[in-house]
Amino acid sequence: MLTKKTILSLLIIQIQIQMKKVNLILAIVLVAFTISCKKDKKVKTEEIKKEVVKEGIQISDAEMEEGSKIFFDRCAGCHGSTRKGATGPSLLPDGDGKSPATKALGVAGIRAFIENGTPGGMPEWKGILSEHEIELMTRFLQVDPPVVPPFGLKEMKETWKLIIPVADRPTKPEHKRNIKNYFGVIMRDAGKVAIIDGDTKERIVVLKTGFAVHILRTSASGRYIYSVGRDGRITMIDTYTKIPTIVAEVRGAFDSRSVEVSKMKGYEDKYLVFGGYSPSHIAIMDAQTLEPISVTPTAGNACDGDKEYIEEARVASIVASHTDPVWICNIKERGMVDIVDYSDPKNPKITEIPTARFLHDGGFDSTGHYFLVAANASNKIVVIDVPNKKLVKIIETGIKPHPGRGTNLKTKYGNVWVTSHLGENKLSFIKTNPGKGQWTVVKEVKAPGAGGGALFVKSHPKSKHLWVDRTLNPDAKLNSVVDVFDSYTLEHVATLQAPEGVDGRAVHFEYNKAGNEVWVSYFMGKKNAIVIYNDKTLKVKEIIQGDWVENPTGKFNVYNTTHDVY
Ligand code: DHE
Repeated sequence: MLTKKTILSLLIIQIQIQMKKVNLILAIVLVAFTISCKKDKKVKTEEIKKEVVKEGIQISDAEMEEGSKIFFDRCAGCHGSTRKGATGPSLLPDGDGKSPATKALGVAGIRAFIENGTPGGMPEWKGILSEHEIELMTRFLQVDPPVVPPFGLKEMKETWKLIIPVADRPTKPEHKRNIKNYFGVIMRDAGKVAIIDGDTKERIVVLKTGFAVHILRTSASGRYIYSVGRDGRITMIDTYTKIPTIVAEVRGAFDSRSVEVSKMKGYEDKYLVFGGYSPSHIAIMDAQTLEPISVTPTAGNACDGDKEYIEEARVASIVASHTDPVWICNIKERGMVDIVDYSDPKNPKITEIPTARFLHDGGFDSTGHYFLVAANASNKIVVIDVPNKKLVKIIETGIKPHPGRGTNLKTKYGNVWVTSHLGENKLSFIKTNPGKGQWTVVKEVKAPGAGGGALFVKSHPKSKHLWVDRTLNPDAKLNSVVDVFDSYTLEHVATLQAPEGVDGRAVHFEYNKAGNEVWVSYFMGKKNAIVIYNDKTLKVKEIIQGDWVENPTGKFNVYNTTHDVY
């Protein structure tokens, strides 16, 4: 006979599948079922708990270690390193009053979520995680999360490797290539970074860096490329050598997503800042050698003034001012924008600006005076006046804004900064120039087809186009295309299908230095590629493919990254 737990699990599986098809009828059934379950909740939860105890959640130390690694690499970004929730819900054995207890979901319920994803933006992990990994996670998530061991300056220094000291590096480029038009391209799952010559489209080298590299940033001179991975490892690449070479490495934490350099005149190539997810801290390093200089934990009270103390206060996006000796570090769970003054890197002075939760990604307006960042759990964009270290405005935009660094356009509605949304099909255009409507949404636009899932937008000062992806839309017909809009009228111009011989999800854009080509990654497919479009004609110019093109994600043109061109 079917137990109540089995019935619940089967229904969750069914509902997950149907929600992907946006089946309204079953969604209504879900609501009705949830209501009826709630009435009976006490009884059900007790019965389920009994069953869990009866079944026993057996997990060995080795499996805990493996589960932690999978969780860190794949899940912690959204659910928090301590599983207390962030962009995604908490995943705790007994729940937290807001999200259900993982023990109550049980093996089948957890599996349903992992395999099918959710309409809220969680991708389906079936096909990415192996059957063994999925099975392990259904047990791992039902026991208490492991404690994160300490990782401070001492531990960081122990991982530091200066592979080629400064004195042994060339003083000028050993080649005739145009470094400013180099592209660093992330091969995510391979933990590699490819350096491609943007002029000739040749792959110059593929370097082994940290696991699941997340972003690249360049030094203020454009000479060095730094990668940071989900394993907290920073790798420093010198582009002056004949073939770009790794010259230093350090681990800044167990988990991280952001790295940036000092960009103000007089501080070029001097300091590097690293944002730790776990442990949550801001670390400053020597940008020539990666030697750690200081570490400042980011735990503290939340922005809302309710005195909630947040231990896991992860550092999300970081940008560097070009006019002041500061970095803008966004403290995700606390909703604090920290302006970090690096003129005394051993004792950095930090000005905290309370804003909204949870801060994620963002970029500058076209003047570089203002920084705009998504508070994705609040559906808002926060505007900061950087030189004056002040909050300007918090703007309601849409469900889970996700701009990447956003992009700046000169439109018929004025100068605007653009964000896409993960949770709905909407592009919001925020006016940035002075006058009526400044810091308000002056226009909203939809892409064809239902649902959100957009992660990145991109344009270039010389371009007449705005490019948008739909990477996390559950519909394969939408997540494999990119949409192009007129950057002045904001009218939809084209939906570009993956070219023949290419498949997977389209993600992230980068322009070449001249601003006349757009590079798009296709990943998580069978025929991954980097596709280069002519920005004017929207025709494919070149397709970069090969065994070495392994799940390409972010692409970073040296000139555009150094000068914040977007
Ligand atoms: Fe990212 C930027 C965090 C998932 C590709 N990503 C960022 C930034 C943060 C972040 C904080 C901003 C860095 C900065 O500007 O300093 N990303 C996270 C997550 O926590 C999240 C949601 C889940 C996770 O577990 O990592 C996540 N990101 C993804 C992906 O799934 C993407 C598409 C592919 C991947 O790497 O797995 C992805 N994120 C990127 C890229 C950027 C980025 C390409 C850089 C954008 C830019 O133009 O600067």
